[in-house]
Amino acid sequence: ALITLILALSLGLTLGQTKIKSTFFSRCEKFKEYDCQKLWDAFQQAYVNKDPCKVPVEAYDPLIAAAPFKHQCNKTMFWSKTKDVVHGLTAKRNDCFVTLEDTLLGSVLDNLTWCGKEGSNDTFTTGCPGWSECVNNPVRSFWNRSSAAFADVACGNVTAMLNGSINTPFNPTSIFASVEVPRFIASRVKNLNVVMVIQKNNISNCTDPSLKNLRQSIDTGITFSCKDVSESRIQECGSKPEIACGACW
Ligand code: AVW
Repeated sequence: ALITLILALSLGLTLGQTKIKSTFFSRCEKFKEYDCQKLWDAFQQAYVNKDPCKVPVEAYDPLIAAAPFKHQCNKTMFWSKTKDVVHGLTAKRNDCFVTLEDTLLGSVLDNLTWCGKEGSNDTFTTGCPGWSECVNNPVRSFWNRSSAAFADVACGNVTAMLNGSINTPFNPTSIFASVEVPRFIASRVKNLNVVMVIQKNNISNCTDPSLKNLRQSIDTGITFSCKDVSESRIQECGSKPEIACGACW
């Protein structure tokens, strides 16, 4: 029985590792111009053989350097607590908007969990620390590092979709507020256009006090706007390619 258990455990480990590697490669190969093996190696060096609570954001510097984000002037789309509606839109309207998860690194690692372990060269997909269990965990550090790099190349007209169905649409603890907004500089970013996603039972909108904080925290040279837009209007823009980008809302 013990041998069966050990076999089952090591098989499970091997399968978990094979699965994340094959997911990484199949997603990566959709982007033709990259060497996916090189990126996998750069990815692994960030967390392999390390305590999964001791992976700082800088551990991903080589990975970001191997697949730098390109300037997508006037198309960059940020979001906070609006993941599904935003990706529902960008999946169909990449001509208008590009999110971090539409880029190579963001799409390859979206919705995945991974970590390493001291004394092992394996990648684990179970038993990894949760998002808030420790700050320097492999997944959280990756999203913080990649969000910073993504915000660094934003330029021109920048859009952010915030959620009108929560109390604090611009939350200081979010990645958007703590990592991305502080990197917008007036020499690169001209306008920050917030789209407040309004559902049937919304509890906040563009008049929310947290939006005043956002307006005040950005560079004075950046023009700020906020527009309340119904979720159905956003979905309509995704389903009707004939709608011009500038007329989505
Ligand atoms: P979010 P952000 N447990 O919707 O502004 C697990 O709050 O922070 O928006 N995963 C988590 C947790 C948690 N407690 N909190 C956050 N995440 C992960 C990159 C999870 O993957 C883009 F460019 C969730 O879907 C956006 O502009 C994601 O973080 C910006 O960062 C976003 O959480 C959105 O970050």
